[in-house]
Amino acid sequence: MKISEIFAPTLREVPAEAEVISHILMLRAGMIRKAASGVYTFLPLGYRIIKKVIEIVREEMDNKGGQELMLPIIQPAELWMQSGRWHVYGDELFRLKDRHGRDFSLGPTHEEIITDLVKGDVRSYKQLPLLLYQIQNKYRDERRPRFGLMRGREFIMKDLYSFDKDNEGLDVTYHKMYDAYIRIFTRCGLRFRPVEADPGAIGGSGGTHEFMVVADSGEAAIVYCDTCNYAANVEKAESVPAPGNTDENMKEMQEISTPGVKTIDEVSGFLSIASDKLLKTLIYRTEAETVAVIVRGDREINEIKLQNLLGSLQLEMADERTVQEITGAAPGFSGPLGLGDIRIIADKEIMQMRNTITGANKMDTHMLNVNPGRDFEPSQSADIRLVREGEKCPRCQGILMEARGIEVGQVFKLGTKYSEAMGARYLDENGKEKLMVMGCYGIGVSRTVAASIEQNHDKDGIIWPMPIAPFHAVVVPVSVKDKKQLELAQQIYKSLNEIGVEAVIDDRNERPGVKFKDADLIGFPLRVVVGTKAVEEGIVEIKHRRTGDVRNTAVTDAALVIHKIVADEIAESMPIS
Ligand code: 9G3
Repeated sequence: MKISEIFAPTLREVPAEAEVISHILMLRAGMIRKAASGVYTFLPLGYRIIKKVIEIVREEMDNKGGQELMLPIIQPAELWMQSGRWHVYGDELFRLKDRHGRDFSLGPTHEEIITDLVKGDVRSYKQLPLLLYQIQNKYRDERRPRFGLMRGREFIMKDLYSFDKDNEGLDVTYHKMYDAYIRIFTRCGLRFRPVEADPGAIGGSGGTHEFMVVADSGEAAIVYCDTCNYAANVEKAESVPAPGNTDENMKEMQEISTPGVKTIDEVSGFLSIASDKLLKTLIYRTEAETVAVIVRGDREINEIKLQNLLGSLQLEMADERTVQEITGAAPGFSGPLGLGDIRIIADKEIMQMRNTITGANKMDTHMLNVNPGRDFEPSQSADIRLVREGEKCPRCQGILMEARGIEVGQVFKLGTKYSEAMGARYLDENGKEKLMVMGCYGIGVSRTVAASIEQNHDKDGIIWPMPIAPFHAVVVPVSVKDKKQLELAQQIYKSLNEIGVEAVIDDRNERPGVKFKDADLIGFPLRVVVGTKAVEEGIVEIKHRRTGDVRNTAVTDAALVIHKIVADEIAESMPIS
């Protein structure tokens, strides 16, 4: 391909709305353009990268026995009613009506459609396990589409659904997919981590992992152990209760006046007592009840854990009026004493604390020496708090570290949630009817491309890992007006493509500086400069985008040298075995 003919309109200016580097660089490099909020066109260069990632994904899915199919994007509401999810997803689900007024959605994911398909056509245990996947656009009407490809309303996903006879079968399939994901993201040249995660609204039988690309721009917070391989999304990360101070004698409770002293920090400062000696009491409301939730003063409540514990669809902090009603005081003076018959949920480390300080449920007043177990009894004691960097690992003696990540993949054990709701059964070896046991496994293809840029760029532009680069090399004649230079460049360009290197030639009548800038911006892994030295001495310069290494090679060897670099780097990206 000639650069003069590629439809890749590069931009010198940084688009104002682009917040993250992947978005900025893909716009500047002429790889994507916005069509609507959260909706993007892939231009030819951008689409080549997408296709590279898709091919890697496809190879690894096929290798694990996945069969590719194509499910419809338009999905009838009835199937979503059967699963009970038509009303769960609210505004995030793109909804449309046909001319007869029937309801449909634009597929945000395909559990319903595929379960309905398999239910209709799979009867026998002999047909299981069955692994079906597709690579297709998905639609989610995000409240705040942003970060370019990272959180779009239309995006490309690989979604595989597995159907097994039983939980043991699901475990095997899950492990296969987990392994395939490690191979895929390794081959894409990403630094990533599989982390334990919370299954969220999709529900199911348990296990789920997210594959996180480590990047500061990531929206997800993860913790990982500095010693063992424990890693988890903070939403999921298990806390280790602090040992507390159970050796202390319980002292007599005492009321103390704290005028206008409300927050943990204010109370701690006012009394000159560390915040880890305080109890933080917050009032929450669900669709069904009001509860008091207690954590140590210096801790934060993990609302995901709390919501899972309560089994509620909605969860929010109570408003001022409710707090006043329940506690008898304004927010800031809540405590666990005398709350009547509302449930008190305490974090599990609370019972190890002695002589704590709490709100008195009375204006401008706190209580000293409140002892859990003696002065109040929680209805339930559970892990409901957020874990922070520096805390103990729940699996070993190590210390947890914090990082940010971009979620590029997720694997879920669904169990029988969908097969039960939709009636997907098979006949086992004894002719007995059983529910299929399902899993689902997603990869955000367009997000993977964006995540790769977040990890692979410098001040000049993108630095593509060889396996997903839109082209492996760009051949740059320094001056196209010099016939001999152009000819040599064309020769090398032609040889490259003949031996399977994906090369472009920058045949534009531009200053070399302009061409070099564009080459760096687009991120070709290799650049071959054909200048006067090529004409006079038969020497070209090969520059490696990532390392900056420059080497001179005979014109006659150039294509083979480049071929070897490309082949070596693709081979190196392959995981062992
Ligand atoms: C919806 C809407 C948004 C959603 C979902 C449904 C997320 C939804 C979770 C999944 C789970 C797996 C298959 C591939 C692997 C991941 N956002 N999820 O189910 F209706 Cl609007 O998509 N699906």
